[in-house]
Amino acid sequence: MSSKNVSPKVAIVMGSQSDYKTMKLCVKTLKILKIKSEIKILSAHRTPKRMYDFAKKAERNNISLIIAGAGGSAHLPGMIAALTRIPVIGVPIESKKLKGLDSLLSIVQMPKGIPVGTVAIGNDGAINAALLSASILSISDKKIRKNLIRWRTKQTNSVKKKPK
Ligand code: RP5
Repeated sequence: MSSKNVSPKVAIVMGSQSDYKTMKLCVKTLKILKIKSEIKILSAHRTPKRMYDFAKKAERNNISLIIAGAGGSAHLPGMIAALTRIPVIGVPIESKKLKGLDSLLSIVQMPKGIPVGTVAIGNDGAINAALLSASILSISDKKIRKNLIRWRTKQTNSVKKKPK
């Protein structure tokens, strides 16, 4: 995880520009939590070399955690996880034809040996991927811990006691 005096950085990657409308919620949530991030389009099938180079250099580039959004036959998170020991969280993008069930099953059903943490389909998953990253990084980073606790308190306080 984070090395001494270096605040952790999360990489948010996605298979296509079309995934960004979902993944930008992940970017926004990390910003609220004041977690550094870098954002890239990498496709396992359209830009395999770009994906390979990113994954192989991620550790050297001080990436603590990778969030990978992909839709359809969503092999990007699993391919990246196979190329690095950095934890990977996969966000199943809601696909047009199968509403993201294809993406979910592709990402969640990694055979034993190379795990990918998987969150919900679509916007909820993108937000939760950022929150899960924060939880993981908060183990070794006090600032992130504080920001995550603040975020959760705000959420709790926003829930009304009675419906209108
Ligand atoms: C996947 O194919 C991407 O992650 C995206 O969700 C899906 C469709 O891509 P586009 O055809 O919109 O570029 O690789």
